[in-house]
Amino acid sequence: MKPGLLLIGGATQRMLDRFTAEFTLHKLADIDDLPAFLKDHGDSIVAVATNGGAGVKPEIMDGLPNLKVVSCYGVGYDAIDVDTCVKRGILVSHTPNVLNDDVANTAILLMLAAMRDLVFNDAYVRAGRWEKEGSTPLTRSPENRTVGIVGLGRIGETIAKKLAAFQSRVIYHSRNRKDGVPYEYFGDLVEMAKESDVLIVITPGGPATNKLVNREVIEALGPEGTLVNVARGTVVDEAEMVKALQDGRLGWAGLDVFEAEPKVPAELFSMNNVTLLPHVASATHETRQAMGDLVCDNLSQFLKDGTVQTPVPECVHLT
Ligand code: NAP
Ligand code: 8YV
Repeated sequence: MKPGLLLIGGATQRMLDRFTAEFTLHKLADIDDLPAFLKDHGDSIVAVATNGGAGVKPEIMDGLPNLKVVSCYGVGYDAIDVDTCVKRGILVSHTPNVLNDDVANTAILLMLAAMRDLVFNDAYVRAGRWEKEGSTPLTRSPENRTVGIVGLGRIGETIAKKLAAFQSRVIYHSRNRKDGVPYEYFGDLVEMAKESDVLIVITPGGPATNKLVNREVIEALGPEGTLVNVARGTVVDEAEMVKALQDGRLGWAGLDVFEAEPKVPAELFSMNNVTLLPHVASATHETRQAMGDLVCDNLSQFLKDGTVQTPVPECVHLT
């Protein structure tokens, strides 16, 4: 008999084909009565496939006594209780690196959209205003700007390299200074925000980064500053950001992520100085296929030898 796999969230046909070749697949979406399912089938489940948004809820974890591996579709795994997984000897894998370019491209897209008032100009043309009212106001050049990157990890460094095309002065903040990079390090985020024309946020989510970009940081970035968040909504104090954008204490924002997705603060909808995306930074056919393949590769490898290709750092010792 094949081992059981519980799928939380969606999957492509390509992923489903690979899941069913190796596992008895149960889709959470098809389960009407979760407690009854866990009672009848919980023992047979050794693997969970989930994503960065859905994670694994405690009531599911508790009902899977033989769970051994959780394969996450996404590099961020703040929705998974990794401490409990480690205590139970459950391996957690994620999908690092394969999405670096598309997420970095989205960060730069949001930066450019803010600086060139892309959304406002597009709406202006569509509304027939160009013909009636003439040209729109001048915008700001993205060339030769100081860009502060909050979190110079895999994606942050990819953003930094792409910014060379705009002659940017790249500076960065993280808890540790990174060896071998040509960018100036700021241990103090407020000081970095004061120096930055654009602040790009690309740290993990979770308690350690909760509201890291707070009122003081937002005000240090200031009325001429642009805030880009492609990390997690929780990393920015959203209520403070909205107030600062309303009062002109913050100039512009480009946002792919929000505190309570898919809910977005309604105040943002009418603002011309914000660009809003529905958490799509990695959402290209190519990158999503690579992420899906890695989710499946991790599960296949686990069945073969009990290890995974890309464990989260907290689980490396379990492989
Ligand atoms: P990574 O390689 O682990 O890099 C994370 C960076 O954040 C590191 O430089 C780390 O440096 C820094 N950091 C961590 N905690 C921090 C803290 N408390 N204060 C300041 N800096 C901190 O991760 P990655 O692969 O680049 O991915 C980063 C995150 O992007 C993911 O976890 C995910 O949340 C988000 N993401 C979003 C999307 C999207 O669709 N919008 C897509 C992919 C990823 P130190 O450890 O030295 O502090
Ligand atoms: C995904 C992400 O959209 O990788 C991440 O951390 O946020 C995105 O790539 C998400 O994980 C899929 O639900």
